[in-house]
Amino acid sequence: MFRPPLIPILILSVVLAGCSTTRQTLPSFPPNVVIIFADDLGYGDLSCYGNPTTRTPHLDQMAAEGMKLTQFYVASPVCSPSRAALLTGCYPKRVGMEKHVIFPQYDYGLHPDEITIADLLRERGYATACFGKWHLGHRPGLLPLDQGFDEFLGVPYSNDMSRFHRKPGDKYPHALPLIRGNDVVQWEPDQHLLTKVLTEGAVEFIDRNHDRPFFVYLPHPMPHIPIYASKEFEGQSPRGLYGDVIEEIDWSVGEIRAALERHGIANNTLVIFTSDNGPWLPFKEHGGSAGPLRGGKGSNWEGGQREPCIVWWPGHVPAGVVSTEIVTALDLLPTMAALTGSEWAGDQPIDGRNMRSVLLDEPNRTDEDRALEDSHFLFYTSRGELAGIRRGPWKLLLANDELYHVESDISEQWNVAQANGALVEELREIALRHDAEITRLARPVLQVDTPPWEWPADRSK
Ligand SMILES: [Ca+2]
Repeated sequence: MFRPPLIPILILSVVLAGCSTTRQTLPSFPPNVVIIFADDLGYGDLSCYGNPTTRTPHLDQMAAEGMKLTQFYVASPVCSPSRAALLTGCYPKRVGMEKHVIFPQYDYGLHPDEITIADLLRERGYATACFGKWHLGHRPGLLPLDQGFDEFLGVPYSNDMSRFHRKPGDKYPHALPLIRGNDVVQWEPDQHLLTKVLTEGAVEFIDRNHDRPFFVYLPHPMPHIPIYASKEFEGQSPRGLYGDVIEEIDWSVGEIRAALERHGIANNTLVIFTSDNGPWLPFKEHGGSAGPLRGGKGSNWEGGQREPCIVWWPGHVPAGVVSTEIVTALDLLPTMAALTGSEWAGDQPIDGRNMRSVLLDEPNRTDEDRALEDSHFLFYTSRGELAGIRRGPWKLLLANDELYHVESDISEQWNVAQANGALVEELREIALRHDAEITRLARPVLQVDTPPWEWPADRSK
């Protein structure tokens, strides 16, 4: 990802600690962290990102009171690799998670030795919980409780991996469990209620932990198809069912915010809202919108990986800022470390950068910040093959030698490779070299021989 990619975490920690003394003093009570992660929500799905019919008043308010990022990327156009990158600050390939999504019959997952944001914050004394869709391995030994979370309520993989949503050609009989901790508490939960139940879980966790630092990771299973909203939201949106689902997610954001305000901790809580990848366009009105961006889920066009990202921390993140800085999901872990004064426990390289100065909109950038401006971001296909590179305003897609100036051509319509041959070669060389480095140092996933949960006897129905 952006340079420098190979600084061992230990060294980075010294650098970050140095930053904290020269910049804004960290609060003695470190900020709570809430990451709300939608599933397959597109760049054009929120009112504050230009959608004309979807009503998202809570997210709009958060954007107005905080920061809206317009060039935020996730590290993969599909679920599992994107989630691995968010939680570890590493390209999926670096942690062995680049090969598409995890299906129910798979026996591997993100290696528990990897340091996740939850590990980092729990070490700092945070209570940590995950409410939602995991999708980083689901056999015993690979669940959120193995990855730094104290609590988990949710589904282990995508909501279409269910006995009710088999698709033509599906080889395996899937079944979707609702899990609390490490235990199945229900098979095939009513998906109309998922957003509501997970939100209530998160609010109850905040109620229980408001007097100590906490980390809530709320990866909604929606609006991944098949989409569902509760009866309070069904039929309400002018945009149809997809709009209902987004409006219920917006309601959820409002509930989280209300809980923070009820306990008087809003100004000590950093909330980040984004999504794991772009909209699933073949599902038409049941898929989302990438707005002006080309392509969607599964592709390396901007629509596949550029996402809305709203950052809210009253009194710390300035209100009403629209940032055009390139920030990626890889950056969240090192940035959280810097903002919470967390100690790193690992000595493995990661890829993310500390973007603290961007999120706090600090006017005086350090040499370190300026060095980041020369950095780059690598694109990988949904199967984990190197696909392209973004540096500054330029994006090169390797397969067909396509070069786009995505800041003046946001829709990737004008391939200007021919007129910029030297730049194409320079970017290609950087991408290949960096990918080779990641490949050489890639770490393994964990394969387990623990059996899956006992599937319900009538799973083939
Ligand atoms: Ca997804």
